[in-house]
Amino acid sequence: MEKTLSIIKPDATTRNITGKVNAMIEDAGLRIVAQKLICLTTAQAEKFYQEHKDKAFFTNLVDFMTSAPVIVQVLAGENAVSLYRKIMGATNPAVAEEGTIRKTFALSIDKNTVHGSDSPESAKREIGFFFSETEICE
Ligand code: IDP
Ligand code: MG
Repeated sequence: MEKTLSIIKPDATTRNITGKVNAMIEDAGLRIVAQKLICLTTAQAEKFYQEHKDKAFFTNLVDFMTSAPVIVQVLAGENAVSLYRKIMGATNPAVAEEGTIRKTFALSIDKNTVHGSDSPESAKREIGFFFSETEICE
């Protein structure tokens, strides 16, 4: 079983659609093995998205991620990292496939409803960023 880190973003928590997002995750066969609602601090968001610190959208991304609560969660399943990326859909919802979370719910390329780890290595680091081992129930 592989694990991946998911974040349900502020555009979803503010629209009260986190249950609908979780339903799509569970319908795809992924198990939610850890989950909590938190308010990211600016320092946390900047650290989490460090790889993007030189991008033009970085400040906007940090502002958005700290604008309202997020739900951080660990998803487990076979090929969880790539399966979750597949059901999330493309970063830009305008080009995301039909039936994906982003095609269904995202408002724009920045307000795009979910984050998912992009590799097993990223998943390990990102899960450790938010969860201790005792918080993950497999
Ligand atoms: P991903 O979330 O699909 O892995 P990344 O390239 O890792 O996409 O970008 C991280 C996040 O930064 C995206 O989910 C999105 O919220 C935001 N982002 C990425 N590219 C842009 C852009 O061109 N304009 C505004 N926001 C962007
Ligand atoms: Mg990414």
